Amino acid sequence: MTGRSNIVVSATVRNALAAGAPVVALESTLIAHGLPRPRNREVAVELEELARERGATPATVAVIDGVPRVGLDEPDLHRIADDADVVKLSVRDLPVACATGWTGATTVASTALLAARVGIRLFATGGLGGVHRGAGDSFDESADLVTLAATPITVVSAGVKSILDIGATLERLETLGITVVGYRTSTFPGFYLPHTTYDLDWRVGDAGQVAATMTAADMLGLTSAIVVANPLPTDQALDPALHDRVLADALAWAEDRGIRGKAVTPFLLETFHRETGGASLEVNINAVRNNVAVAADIALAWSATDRSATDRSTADPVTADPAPTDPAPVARAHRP
Ligand code: PSU
Ligand code: MN
Repeated sequence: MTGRSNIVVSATVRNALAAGAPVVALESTLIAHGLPRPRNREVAVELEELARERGATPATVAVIDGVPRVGLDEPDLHRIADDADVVKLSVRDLPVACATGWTGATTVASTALLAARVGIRLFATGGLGGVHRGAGDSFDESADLVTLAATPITVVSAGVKSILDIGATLERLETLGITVVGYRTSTFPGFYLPHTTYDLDWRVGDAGQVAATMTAADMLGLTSAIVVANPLPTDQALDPALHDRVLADALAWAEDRGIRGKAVTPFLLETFHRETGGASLEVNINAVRNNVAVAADIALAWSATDRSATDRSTADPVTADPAPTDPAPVARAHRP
């Protein structure tokens, strides 16, 4: 990006980026609006700790008093978790929040955007936003999708929650040119459940293959996101019968109460946590933990990659045939 930027990067994150060390962005809407208080505060701290234990520098993203921040100090992290006045900010909300001095949590879309702007290439979340059920009438599709189409970052998620229309979300990911790979899986994960009935075109076996895919994307000059779909281990999944019952209730209540716009996702998540007696909450937290671990592993592999040939400022997308003696490390992702 050229020109002035108002994004403030913490010293720790700045140093890590300057050294080419592994960095993982973390979103804050999941903390402020996706998990109940006071558990959300513990989780916010724990996720950062987990990234560090795994060898990566965590960079939680939020807007604090109108300043977009990448890397929060502890008081700010606690404020995002505790303060009921923290608003939900997608990309379109950022300029107003910045101009008016507001404090807000960033969604997948706005976290990805801010993180990518400062050069972060890995991002761990829980579930992506996507196309809502009934979107044919409501047009409710998360801005996460269009933002990821234009943001060069690798996002590790456990798929999308079944509160969404999973098939329609996958179709939109395809239309928007967002690369999707299953992490040691050939089916798209269903967040609370490790599998859905939707097959994926690509499966990768380890973090190195994702880093190689990122290198290949850079060499092609792509500027879209790579979604790494990371299923929850089967023994951590939600009971499918409980899942189906609560899902039906949550969707019906949202409809009855006329919940609209950006309130839809938080309402459904809160209802889910309450109606499963907290079981979905534990599953949710485990899913995010798994994603942070995998994102950290990919960040380590990415950090170890020789990127001199793919530096965005110098890369030449045209290579003469025959291929150079040091061929690009193309991921041997295999079709399932
Ligand atoms: N899906 C989840 N948990 C979440 C969210 C989505 O399973 O916490 C949050 C993420 O921050 C995501 C946002 O980016 O909700 C999407 O909201 P919307 O559908 O209003 O775009
Ligand atoms: Mn929406």
